[in-house]
Amino acid sequence: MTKINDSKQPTGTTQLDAIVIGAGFGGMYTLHLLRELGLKTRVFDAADGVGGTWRWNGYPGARVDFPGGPYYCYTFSEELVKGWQWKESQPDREAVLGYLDYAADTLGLRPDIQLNTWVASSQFDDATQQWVIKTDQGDSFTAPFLICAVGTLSAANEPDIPGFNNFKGDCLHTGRWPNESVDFTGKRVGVIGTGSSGVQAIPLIAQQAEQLTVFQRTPQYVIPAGNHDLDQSFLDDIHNNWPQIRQQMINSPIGAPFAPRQRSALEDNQATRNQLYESLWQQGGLGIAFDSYDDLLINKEANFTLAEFVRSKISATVTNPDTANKLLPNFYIGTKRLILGMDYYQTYNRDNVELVDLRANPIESMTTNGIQTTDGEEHPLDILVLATGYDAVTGAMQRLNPVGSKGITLNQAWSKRFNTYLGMLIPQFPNLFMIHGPETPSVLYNMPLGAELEAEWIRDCIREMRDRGLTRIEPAPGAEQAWGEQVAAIAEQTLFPQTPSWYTGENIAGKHRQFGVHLGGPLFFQHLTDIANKGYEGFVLS
Ligand code: NA7
Repeated sequence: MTKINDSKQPTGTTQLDAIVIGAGFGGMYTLHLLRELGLKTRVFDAADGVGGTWRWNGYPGARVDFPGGPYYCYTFSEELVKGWQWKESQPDREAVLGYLDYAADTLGLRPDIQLNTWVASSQFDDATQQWVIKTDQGDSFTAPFLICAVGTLSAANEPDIPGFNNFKGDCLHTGRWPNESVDFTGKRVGVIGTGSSGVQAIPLIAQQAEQLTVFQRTPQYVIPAGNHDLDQSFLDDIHNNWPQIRQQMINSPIGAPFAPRQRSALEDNQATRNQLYESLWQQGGLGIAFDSYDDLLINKEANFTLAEFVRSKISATVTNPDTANKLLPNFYIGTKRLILGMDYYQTYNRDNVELVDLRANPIESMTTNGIQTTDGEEHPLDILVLATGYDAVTGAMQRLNPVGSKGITLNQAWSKRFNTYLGMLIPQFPNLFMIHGPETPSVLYNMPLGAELEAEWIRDCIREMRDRGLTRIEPAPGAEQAWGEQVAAIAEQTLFPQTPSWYTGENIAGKHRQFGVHLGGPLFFQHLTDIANKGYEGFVLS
């Protein structure tokens, strides 16, 4: 743990100006900005290193599944950008952690980051107008501002399988992967889940394991990642034009420097369309969805053209027709997170890989030896990998469960639906800011860039409060309702809400259905700026 020179108060509580929870992209940059403001700030993180979600996701194959390389990084400092050389277009976890270590060192952040520390409780004290946190180390800290950068995909979802604890083999969750490498050689391995994590891990596990059984509930659309080495002239070009590229990123719908074609998929005939899809498929990456046509996520017929194209690729790749059929997805493409894979479908042509369709044969129970499905078959396993995702968007905040004004807990406040204003603050939780909170663009915009823009907004807000001699900010009554309606109205213009997914909360049993992502991209960030320029309209400052 980083040694920090505390000035303890007689109560045993350390007074700070700001507390940040989470040492990923958002938390680290918030620390940098608030220190620049002169605030005594400390970041707490349970992990043994910086990196947030990336630190925990050590499963084989973990890679950036977004326009990566030179765009998946802090953008605010040209010097920081030019000091780091990305090697691949889709950097792997080691590369991202290496980058974040570089950023932490270059910005000199480590003295104010306290690792290996879980924040056990956080409570707003109405009398002192301070947040008080207690850690699992038995320490407490207090500060007027609490910034939660706890991650959108960090509260792991463990499936509720009867007899789960009967299993005598090893069980690992992709989002809680052990630090030491896991050897699958000679093992019978099962993977439950075929979202991004499962799809990234499956081909690599299959190369090592004696036998791999994939338990699939919903078949997914997997696009070739097109990962490739980045050449120096490309990187030089980006570095030399960074201010313009950064601006293009900020303005683009997903926070990457590409302008989508302004054309409906239905304006082209099938041959022209498929030619375009084919060239983007060969190129790999998300371009097939984001650079091809601009109505794929809002028009069912347009969406169908791309879905059919990908289905035809699956059928042509997987040699066993029965397996190929099980792998065919039938929801609107892109309405669950679009997955980038490397040799995913080809993996099912291996002799040591079996696909179990859980829609036809659900899991009945775990046995001592493995998984029993309802057709009576027992699938013997030595290692079970849970690639079952997260209680996304709200899960990490609800696990923290801060206690707001007048003793209300977040889980009480959000028991029926989650309410935020701008996705940045929560009614009845004064001075608590979130980064990538529910109802922000979060996972559907470049996450490092989005975190950066939100952290800057928080910095500006705190600075303005200080300059105006104000100490408390919270959403005005009703602001959260109007905001929630806006988020829902934007989503309703798209096909997203038509598919149960972790965007809608329906991947978690018992979680209420509410669309968790603001789909406005750059409009969201413009709105944040406008609200600040209007003196923090919709907030009560006192
Ligand atoms: P995801 O995308 O939520 O995928 C989880 C997968 O696990 C998905 O296939 C689920 O099926 C499946 N799942 C979840 N619970 C169960 C149970 N109980 N039984 C069977 N199958 C189950 O999580 P990932 O970790 O892959 O990806 C999350 C993000 O992390 C990703 O976007 C990356 O950016 C990083 P379902 O589709 O719900 O039927």
